[in-house]
Amino acid sequence: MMGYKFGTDELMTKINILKEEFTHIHQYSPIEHVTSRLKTPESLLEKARRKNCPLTFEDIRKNIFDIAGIRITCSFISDTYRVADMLTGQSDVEVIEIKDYIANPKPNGYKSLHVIVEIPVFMTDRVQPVLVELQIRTIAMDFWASLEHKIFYKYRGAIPVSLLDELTDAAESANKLDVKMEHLHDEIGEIKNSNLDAPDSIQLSSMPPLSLPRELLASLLERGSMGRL
Ligand code: 0O2
Repeated sequence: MMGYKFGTDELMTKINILKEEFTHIHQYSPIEHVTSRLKTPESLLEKARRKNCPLTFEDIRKNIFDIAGIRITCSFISDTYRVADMLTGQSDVEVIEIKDYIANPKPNGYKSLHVIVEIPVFMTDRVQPVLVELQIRTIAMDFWASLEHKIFYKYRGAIPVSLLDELTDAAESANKLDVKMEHLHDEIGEIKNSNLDAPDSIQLSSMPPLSLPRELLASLLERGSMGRL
């Protein structure tokens, strides 16, 4: 399990770097929050039995891909794909499998982008390739999935039909909210762009070069403000 923990740590670092740099450049982050977990031995055994996987370390390692998992919650649907691209485009991250439950939701309404990646972990005497499951989804998808997960466990899988129907309805509402928010997000983006293009807006590139007094220039440079100008 130690290798899985290190693999998760490495990916968490990558995700935090993307989040921080993206915020620095765009004053906005496509990543709302990130959590990670290792499957408990009980949950691992339960899944191995469910998948008819022989209960040996080797078989479990070969057949169960989500022993280490990272869940990334994004604001908008487009951000889920953008984040997946940014991570899977890195040279040491190998994509093993992609399950796009956003484009192809499960019959119960479950939506999420699942990407199984393999990442090398440099141990003291060897390089251990580690599989990690990334679940990337919007806040609305996450809200729905968390509730469904709790209900599923409460009823031990045997959820009453009426509740199942309500859950499917709720998944539809969550999807409508996502589509609406994405639309609003696009409109805000267009307004921002058209403001930048407007002739009466102030464009730094079109301003005459500033001639600053020597002392002010030195003080700005010292505080690093010129970098941002
Ligand atoms: P837990 O307790 O959350 O860890 P398969 O492809 O069928 O061989 P697997 O691994 O079941 O194997 O594939 P899948 O569909 O990618 O599911 C992996 C994980 O996604 C699940 O892990 C859940 O965390 C989540 N998931 C998948 N389907 C649903 C769903 O309908 N509702 C919710 N709430 N979560 C889902 P575990 O180990 O099943 O569960």
